Amino acid sequence: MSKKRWTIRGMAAGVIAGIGVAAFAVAPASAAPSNCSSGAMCLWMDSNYLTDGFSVLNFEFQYYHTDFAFVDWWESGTAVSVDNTTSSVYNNGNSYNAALFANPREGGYHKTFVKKTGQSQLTGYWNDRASSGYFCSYTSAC
Ligand SMILES: [Ca+2]
Repeated sequence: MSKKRWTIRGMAAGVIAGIGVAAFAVAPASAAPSNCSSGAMCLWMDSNYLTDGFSVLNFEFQYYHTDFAFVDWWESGTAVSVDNTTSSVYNNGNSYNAALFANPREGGYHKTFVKKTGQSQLTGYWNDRASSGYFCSYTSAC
């Protein structure tokens, strides 16, 4: 409560002092999470773009990946299949939206992620569901 009041007062003071509101708009609205390569679709086992507490322990692909059962995360030094274990996703692609599919080889339901956006916690049906992923230039589903 007190922090919010301070922020509002601080912004008002900034405008009055001529600092300008532009300073508040400098940060990008949706910067890519740490360790998500430009041009890649990035997946993590846990929420908030982390696997076992580390952003670098992600799984990322370009173009498409037909079956997540063939790749593993490292959680506390143990290999855990990427299949049906993804909980956060960021599409850091530069040109295309991308989709995750419930089954291998673009099978089953899909969920599309607009380029340069992500979801810090997949919910409902989609948490721990993805089994393959494609940029939309490689599938007709999205
Ligand atoms: Ca699945």
